[in-house]
Amino acid sequence: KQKRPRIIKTETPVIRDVAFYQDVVNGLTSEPKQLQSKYFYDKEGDRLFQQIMNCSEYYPFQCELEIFSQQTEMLANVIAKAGATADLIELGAGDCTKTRYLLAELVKMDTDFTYLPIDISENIIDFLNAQLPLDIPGLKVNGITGDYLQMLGRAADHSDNKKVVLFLGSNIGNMSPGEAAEFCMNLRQHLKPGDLVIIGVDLKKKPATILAAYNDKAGITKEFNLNLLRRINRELGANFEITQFEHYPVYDPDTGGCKSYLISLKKQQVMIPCVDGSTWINFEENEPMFMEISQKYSIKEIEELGRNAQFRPVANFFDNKGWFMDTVWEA
Ligand code: AVJ
Repeated sequence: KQKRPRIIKTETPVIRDVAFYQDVVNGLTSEPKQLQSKYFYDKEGDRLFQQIMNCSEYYPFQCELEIFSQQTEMLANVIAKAGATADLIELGAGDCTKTRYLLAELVKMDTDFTYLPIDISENIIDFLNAQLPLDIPGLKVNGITGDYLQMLGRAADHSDNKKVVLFLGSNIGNMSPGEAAEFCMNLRQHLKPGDLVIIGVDLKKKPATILAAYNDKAGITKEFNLNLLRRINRELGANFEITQFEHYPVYDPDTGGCKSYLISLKKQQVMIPCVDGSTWINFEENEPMFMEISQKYSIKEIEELGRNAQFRPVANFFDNKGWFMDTVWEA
């Protein structure tokens, strides 16, 4: 057996994002192993997520698009009612396909507001800053790149304007229920009485429907998960053998937790290089790596979430199937 060199100098790329490196190494050296789903969204991840939104099985996107395109005026009225100059902050804006309806309506209604999209993908924010003012003349856009939990404070302290915070697409599902409760309380701290939040929630429904949304036949969700391993190879110079990991999603109707794992198909070692010596990660055969939670809620659970964070319920918007809800709370 060959001796492994402790310091590997050759293939080590310059680590551009130290937080990414640290989170990956921490997650893979903890027990059980895990990665953070916010890192799915590099350029390739953005592209794969676009494809997921076009999958017939992935209903949350279609449902919320229906709400935003069919009930635009009612949504806009909830926001415009206060009349004051507003900051419309969107956490995890993505390409903002759904929000565009609302933005166009608010501009049409002559509402005085600035749109502040926040997204972890720099790629997406550059696109929004350039494209949105062209698509919606008169719209003021000030996009910010970053982790939305970190950037929320910056966006909220941006001005004394009335705040409307959008947190759509079931992004809240990527937190555990405990983290979501903490997040809502945190969010409330950044807001003043009269400020609004609109949260997109994927509701509990037939378990097979939910599971299928995270296990599409075309295998795009599988690629979406595997792309994070590829990203770690690309950006951190690791040597994951992508074919030796299997996508395994599960839905637990008791808890409403839809979780995805990558399962190691064999006993194997993965190396993550670093200038002061690389880290070796040992996988057992069939060892799971936790990738993502997409939590589903009941209407009652969401009402409780808002109440516990000192929000007042204002309105709920549903798609025709009643599978998805955009809930409006007032601080
Ligand atoms: C963008 C977080 C809402 O959890 O449903 C889609 C991401 N993951 N398919 C979700 C996702 C797998 C999505 N969110």
